[in-house]
Amino acid sequence: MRSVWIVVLFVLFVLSCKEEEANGASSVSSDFSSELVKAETLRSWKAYKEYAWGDDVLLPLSKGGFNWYEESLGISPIDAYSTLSLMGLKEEAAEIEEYVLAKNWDQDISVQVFEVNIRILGGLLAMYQMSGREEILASAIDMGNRLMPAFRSPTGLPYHSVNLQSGQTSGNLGEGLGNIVNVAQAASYLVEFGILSYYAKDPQYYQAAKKATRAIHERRSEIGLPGDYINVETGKWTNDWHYIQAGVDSYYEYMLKASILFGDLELRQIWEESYLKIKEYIEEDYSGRRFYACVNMHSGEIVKRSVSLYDAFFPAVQILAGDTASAEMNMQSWDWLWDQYGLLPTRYLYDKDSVEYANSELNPEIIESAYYLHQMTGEEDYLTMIKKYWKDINVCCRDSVAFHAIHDVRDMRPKDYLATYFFAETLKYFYLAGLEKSDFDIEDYIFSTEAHPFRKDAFEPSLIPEYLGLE
Ligand code: DMJ
Repeated sequence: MRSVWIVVLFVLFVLSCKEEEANGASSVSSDFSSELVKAETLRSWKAYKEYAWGDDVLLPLSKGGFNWYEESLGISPIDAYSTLSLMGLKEEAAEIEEYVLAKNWDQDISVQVFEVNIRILGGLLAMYQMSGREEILASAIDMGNRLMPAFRSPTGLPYHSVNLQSGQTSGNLGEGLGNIVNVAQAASYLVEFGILSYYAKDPQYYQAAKKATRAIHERRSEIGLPGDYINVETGKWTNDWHYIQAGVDSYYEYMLKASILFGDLELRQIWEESYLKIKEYIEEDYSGRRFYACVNMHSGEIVKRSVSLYDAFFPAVQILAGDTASAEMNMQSWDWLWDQYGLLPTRYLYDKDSVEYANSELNPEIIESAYYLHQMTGEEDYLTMIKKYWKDINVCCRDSVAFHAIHDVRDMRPKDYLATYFFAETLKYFYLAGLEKSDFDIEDYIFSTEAHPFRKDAFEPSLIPEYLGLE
């Protein structure tokens, strides 16, 4: 009887291996190269096209699509374009251009201003820079104009949402209710709106973005820290915490990046001042590792020792700002945390060594920072990290269709979702990490927070003052 069971189990094992082989899930390889990343991108992109074409998001496990609103905005294709184009996937890129040209933004839907700016407007502007097609620029200007009513608040801070057709604004909790945004939603527009102003030769966009950034900075506390949530009509803080995490992150990223891209000295000064405060109050070394805490904006006291996987963007920003030593220390902490789970949990309490939110959506930030550090220091250790991240993501999250998110990094339960930034950012940074500097030089580009790459030399310094309204 025992031997019968052994035979049955062996047959089941062989069959399950064959099934895995057929769906490609067992072909996990520890190899890493740009060609391999490109092949995986194409495989995932074909899955999007087969199961979700025209929808915002691919659901890889149920083999379907999902839209953020009542109608699709085409977020995945627009986000994916700059990655596919950098990879030389011309046919796929051309198909997205045609998709965009057939798209009418006159849609009766209320959209999140922050998300549409970084994914759609940023994606369209990169598409214009890469394709040179004027009709794409017209589409970007049209989208920019539809976002502008959001900035017509008493403070200049944008409302959370705006109706693309009517321009009617609304708060996070619905029309007329709770006109509250976090700092990232309030002031992460400088890069896209600056580029839009340059290409449209119209300062109104950059000026609106700058007004919003100033509105946050001017409301900093007596010790020089902003809060994290603000009412766009009264300009009053509704919460008095501050941090560099999701909810604030791209506010800092954009003042630095826009100062580099457009030579904006006012923004550079705001960045320098803000970074000193971050170092004074938010940065701390805890158990031999460098972290960035949540603090009270008035006292500077630490209120929570928690980090989110989004914060892993910061080493990239630090090295871009010239603080290589801090960038490297910070990166070590992220790499250590990755090693605890083979992926980053959404939120981790570093004083309790425990996971607060266990899900993971294949976010790009840790790969982005390792890429910047590898490129800008030349240290091979960072490329080794990237190869490990690639291998781990293939083990936990590659499926027969594409890749999927994870419900809990402690048991790697799969989640039926493939975020649009996986195409825009995660795959792009992996791909670029495997290229030679002569193929792609990071020094020639500024990446938006959604990793849309913009050539710096496309913006002629002598024209910037007029087009962006800079003194
Ligand atoms: C992206 O949509 C952007 O990078 C944004 O700034 C915050 N992070 C997500 C990806 O994690």
